[in-house]
Amino acid sequence: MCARVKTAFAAVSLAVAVVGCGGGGSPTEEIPSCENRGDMYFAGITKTTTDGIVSVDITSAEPAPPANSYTNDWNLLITDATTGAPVEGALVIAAPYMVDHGHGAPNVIADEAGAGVYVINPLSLKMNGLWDVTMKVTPQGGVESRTVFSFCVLPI
Ligand SMILES: [Cu+2]
Repeated sequence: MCARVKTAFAAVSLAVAVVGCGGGGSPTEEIPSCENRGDMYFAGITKTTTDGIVSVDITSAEPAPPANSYTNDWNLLITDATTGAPVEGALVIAAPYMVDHGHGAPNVIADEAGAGVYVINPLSLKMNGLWDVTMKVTPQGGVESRTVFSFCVLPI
């Protein structure tokens, strides 16, 4: 497909081919600046949901920092923001949204590993640029709380 577009339109405009083939990870994809955009990742980066109910800690990520990949793998520790107790049995969903282009990517329902540990894998952030990942946490018998991690990703 790519090759055909290039062949057909090479004489007209190389830009057409670049746009038509600019999928994630393509060598022709633009590399945006990530300077001062989004959160600076570190193992243990923690946010409290907007309603102040739960804390969401990204205890580790692979790759780290989060990168342009189909298979970002995040371990979360979710705790009660008041008591610090692990939140068990919650529904945890990661909802990615690519800010730069105005589109989403598949939501991921976390696997619970016990003692407040939840695993988000695979999380697709397969384009260079700024992504907001909304963490939606619904404790058992509770209401959904949200917080947003924002990472600007680049190729690994
Ligand atoms: Cu995009």
